[in-house]
Amino acid sequence: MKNKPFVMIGGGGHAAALAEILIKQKKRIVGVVSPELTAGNILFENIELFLNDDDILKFRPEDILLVNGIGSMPYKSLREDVYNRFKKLGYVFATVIADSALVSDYSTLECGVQIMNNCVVNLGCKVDENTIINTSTSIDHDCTIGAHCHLAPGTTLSGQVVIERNVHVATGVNVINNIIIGHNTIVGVGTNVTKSIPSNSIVYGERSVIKGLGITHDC
Ligand code: JB3
Repeated sequence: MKNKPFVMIGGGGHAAALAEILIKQKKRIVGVVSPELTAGNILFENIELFLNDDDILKFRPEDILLVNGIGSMPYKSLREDVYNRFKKLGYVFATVIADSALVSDYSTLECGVQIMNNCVVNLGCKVDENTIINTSTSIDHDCTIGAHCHLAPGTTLSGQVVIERNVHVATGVNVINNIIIGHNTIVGVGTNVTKSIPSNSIVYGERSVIKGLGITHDC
């Protein structure tokens, strides 16, 4: 696994941010797979561009590591769909940890987890597959983050927070300790979360209306 070359899926801002982290670590990126390059051209200009995801099949699963450079935004399943398709075909997604991130040796990161620049992941944390812990996010001790989540830049989790799968936590959200955020939930930008949130909720701002429950209260 150690010296296998990487193939980047996606050619936008998230892919470019990941590519810079990998290039700094002297990792070899032998291909970028994207219908077009929409960011990071300076990084990708000397890397072979493949226009179609099927082009990944030209590489044997055992010869490369994939990097899911498709970002994760609410209501978009492309990132997860691509991950599941190629995982089923036997490809392995690299776990990427920026050099500038502080990740406890006593934390567990599953395949395809991406810890971006200046993050902190404290001891006892578990992050499940294909989740993005984006720039300057801090996760304190004993947090559990489900698969296919996106903790956008500047998220802060206190201790023992549980975030179930497919949750989008937008930029600058703060979550106090011992909170549970149910699956398929969106927490909007800057929300201060002081109460647990049911699955399939949309929560935003200081005062939030949890969709479908008709409850308005500070979250
Ligand atoms: O919030 C932050 C810090 N980053 C966001 C990130 C998490 O998600 C970022 O601001 C964006 O909202 C998003 O990043 P992403 O996915 O890089 O967005 P965009 O710049 O739109 O790039 C999407 C890339 O995926 C483009 O290069 C598309 O051409 C490419 N793409 C679209 N469909 C695809 C496909 N690539 C492949 N391999 N397969 C596809 O089906």
